Amino acid sequence: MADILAKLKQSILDFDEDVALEAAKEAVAEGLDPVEAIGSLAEGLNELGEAFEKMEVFLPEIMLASDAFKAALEVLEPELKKRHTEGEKAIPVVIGTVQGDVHQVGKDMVATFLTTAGFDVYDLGVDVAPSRFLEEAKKVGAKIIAAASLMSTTRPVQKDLIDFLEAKGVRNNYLVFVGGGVVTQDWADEIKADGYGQDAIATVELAKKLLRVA
Ligand code: B12
Repeated sequence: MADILAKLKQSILDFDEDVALEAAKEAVAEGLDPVEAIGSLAEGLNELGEAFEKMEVFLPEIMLASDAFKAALEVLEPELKKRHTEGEKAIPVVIGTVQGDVHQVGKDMVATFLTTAGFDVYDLGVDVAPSRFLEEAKKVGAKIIAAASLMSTTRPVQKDLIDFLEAKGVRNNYLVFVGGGVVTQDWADEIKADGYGQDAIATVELAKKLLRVA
């Protein structure tokens, strides 16, 4: 078991999609906890992020690593879904990464975990304008709008989103969740977001708590 977790993490550090896929399939075959398996992938990507900051690896490698992450996540996702407790009301959630920001992996993880917890997730992808969040939220009757930002240059767009909802007179119709690498609880408080999720699991717990879902 520990071997497979280490292999998952290493596959990301080696930006090796083939090995990531192989390890994910092994994890499924061995009945490993998919949450742990995804956690190992995330550990790998976070470590790679640190190496990126020290300029020990470069963007092309990071792109390969995130592709490997996404491929492995697809294999593990059905396992997560099997653990989903039936009978919960599917509450619509709109999620996306804010305008100007193309980071996808963490947002995808949150979307996956929310989906497997029974939420009805509408993923708008990356580079999403405030108006697009609202348009989709209205369309699907969302209860939560969740906005990711990974860069200090795009974090202000989370505030723009909240200001936009205020300006349209619909702020109270939605719980706004914010998260992503550069986001903190202090920032969430400052912009009067309804929730901050440090990671995917915390985000699901918060969503359940605020919406009083069991
Ligand atoms: C992978 C990556 C990329 C990939 C993204 C590929 C993809 N498809 O996603 C690529 C190579 C494209 C990329 C590009 C760039 N990147 Co980049 N990237 C990263 C890296 C290494 C990892 C991010 C990641 O996926 N982490 C793993 C996931 C699992 O973690 P996470 O995203 O934090 O998500 C978790 C939580 O935050 C939370 N969460 C996430 N989203 C949400 C949303 C909500 C609503 C909630 C509640 C919670 C939540 O739950 C997640 C799961 O637990 C980070 C380094 C780092 N330390 O973060 C840099 C980093 C984010 N990138 C950075 C930069 C600067 C760039 C570029 C500008 C580089 C360039 N010079 O071109 C471009 C940006 C282009 C753009 N306009 O967006 C900087 C940002 C610096 C800053 N503070 O502003 C970082 C921090 C690296 C650095 N130190 O320089 N990048």
